[in-house]
Amino acid sequence: MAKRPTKVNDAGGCYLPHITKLYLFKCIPICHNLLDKYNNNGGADLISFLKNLIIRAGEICIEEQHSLKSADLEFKNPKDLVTITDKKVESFLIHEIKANYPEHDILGEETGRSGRSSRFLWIIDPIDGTTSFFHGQPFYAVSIALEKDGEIVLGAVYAPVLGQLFHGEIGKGAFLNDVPIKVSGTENLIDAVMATGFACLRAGLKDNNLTHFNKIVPRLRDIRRYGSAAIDLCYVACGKLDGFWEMNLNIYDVAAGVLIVKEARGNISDFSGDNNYPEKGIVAANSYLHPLLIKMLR
Ligand code: 2AM
Ligand code: CA
Repeated sequence: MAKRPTKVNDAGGCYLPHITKLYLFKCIPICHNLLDKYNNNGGADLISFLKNLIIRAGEICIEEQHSLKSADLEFKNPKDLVTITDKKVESFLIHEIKANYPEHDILGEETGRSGRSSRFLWIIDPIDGTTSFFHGQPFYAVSIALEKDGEIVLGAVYAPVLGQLFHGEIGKGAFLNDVPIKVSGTENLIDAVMATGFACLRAGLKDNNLTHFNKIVPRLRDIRRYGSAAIDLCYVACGKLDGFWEMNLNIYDVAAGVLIVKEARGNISDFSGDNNYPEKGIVAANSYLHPLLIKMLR
């Protein structure tokens, strides 16, 4: 089982216990007229609420990953896992959001949508990469986005074992552990390392990603399969990956990561180059490689 990290891997050289402590013991600001607050102070209160919240959720994941048993596992279908931790983390997130922003709507992977009356919608994936989580691997993340009037305005993805906290704010940029990030400058497929996933296979779809995989992989330097779309998108945003594509994802898998990629100056589309993602597939890359990927996926 993965051990709790002692150090944040990237950017800034700070220690995880330090940032965790900082967020854990800082009071969560209570803001009832959030729309005014968001407009007046650029969402600073919301960002600190979001970072605090996601780090606490990540702490729960780390604590629970060490002690998971097969009895803690349920199956949505024979390949689609959910653990008691997914449910526990989602309840924790919903409880905290409701306590601080009672008028807001929430959409969670495990519990669905509550409310349709607010201009704000929190989109949460308690553990993106549940299979990795259950198998004691480090590539899973908590993903939380905030939508205002149908547009994602804030997003955070926290991979607790890796000590990597990504966040983005519309118009203000994207960050890894508070250091600004941007997509890679790789221009050619042969120099590119990309990631993909097989949500389509887990869902038992006949029209799956294997055809695309066979076509694209031989043209790349290499391929990675981390098992968390949220992490894949954030790795494109910070240039650790040059591109990512996948089919059959849901909005809660990608909402935060999409904003983070866009704010890191990356391109996002569906497989046709349009905006119907993730329903019609999702493709993320820098502006050189994105059109090349679309050409192969169309
Ligand atoms: P999850 O771990 O939250 O289920 C990996 O390929 C990505 O696809 C992950 O983001 C994973 O999210 C998601 N995923 C895997 N199988 C899926 C399925 N059958 N339906 C929807 N999403 C799936
Ligand atoms: Ca997910």
